[in-house]
Amino acid sequence: MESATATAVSTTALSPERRELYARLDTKNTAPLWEVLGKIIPPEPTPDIVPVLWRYDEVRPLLLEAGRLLTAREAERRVLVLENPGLRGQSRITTSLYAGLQLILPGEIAPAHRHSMAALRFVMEGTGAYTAVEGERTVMHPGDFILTPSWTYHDHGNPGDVPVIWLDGLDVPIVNLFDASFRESYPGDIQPNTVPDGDSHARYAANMLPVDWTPARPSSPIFNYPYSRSRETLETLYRHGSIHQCHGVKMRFINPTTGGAPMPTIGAFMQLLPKGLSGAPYRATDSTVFAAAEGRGRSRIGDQTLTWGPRDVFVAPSWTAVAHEADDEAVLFSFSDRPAQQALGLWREEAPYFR
Ligand code: 1HN
Repeated sequence: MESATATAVSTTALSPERRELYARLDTKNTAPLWEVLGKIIPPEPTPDIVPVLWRYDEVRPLLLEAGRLLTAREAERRVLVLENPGLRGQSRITTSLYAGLQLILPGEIAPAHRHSMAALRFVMEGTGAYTAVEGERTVMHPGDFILTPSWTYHDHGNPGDVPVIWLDGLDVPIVNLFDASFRESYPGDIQPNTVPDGDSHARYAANMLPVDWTPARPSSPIFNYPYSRSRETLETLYRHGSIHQCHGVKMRFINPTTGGAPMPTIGAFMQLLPKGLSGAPYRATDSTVFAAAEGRGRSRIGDQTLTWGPRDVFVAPSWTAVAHEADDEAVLFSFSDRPAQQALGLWREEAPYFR
């Protein structure tokens, strides 16, 4: 919605004098603010992105077909980008985030590189592939939430015998907003496996830290948050009855050394929706990407109802009311730019319709 003033100005036919002034302004790389004020400073968010859902069963065959046509090495990363229909051609799932579905077939590797963009993985299907980050490998299992922080060398490999597919989420549009993107290849396809498996989990995920530890990065030193533990946590809290009217049982993933988000730009969450839940509407300024880990349900997002099942991915735009319903006990993973907005003092939420 535009302000009354801006609307009045922009809908008034331009006088010849104004038109002539605007032409001269244009030649000096200047422009009249009063013509655009309502558009560039809306009274509340006006996202270009729309609520949308990708059915896993529809996208998976296309990804496997890409798997027949090109190798992961050839592609560098074999990914189908999930493009929000409101921003086609821009490799964005929300205004600030990129997402895609990545496939790695048995015997393949995806070569090592690093970039300014921070990435997360949410494993959709298959076991036996690994991601390596800064010399340490972690085996991927469905439902695991995995980090690749900014400027860390990472590569993937699948020594197993089934295809492995995961959802990638990156802060690509945020880094590019700042024109702060760097990228380089590792010398060699696969970085040396210099750290024993499980090392970062032992060091940082047991409610202890090495006594002389100082952070090397602003991101979490844990890079795999296994589904087995997240799922058990949700189940225990559900049994204990801590159920939020909007979110069911919702947890945020943390950097255990700070209590903050796992990475500065991307926050991630996991929630259990009890069977039969009809959640109250909730909205926040962080447009959110959801992936169903388990169960079936529906989410009313603005004026649309998206019906989801396991591994479907869907999007709720900024400041658009979201209300979840679950037919079975369901688990939703989600991620957004919430920590970036919070760091900048921008984030707002509202759940005004509690019953
Ligand atoms: C990337 O490095 C990966 O490492 C996946 O798996 C998707 C999309 C844009 C930029 C870098 C990966 C990516 C990406």
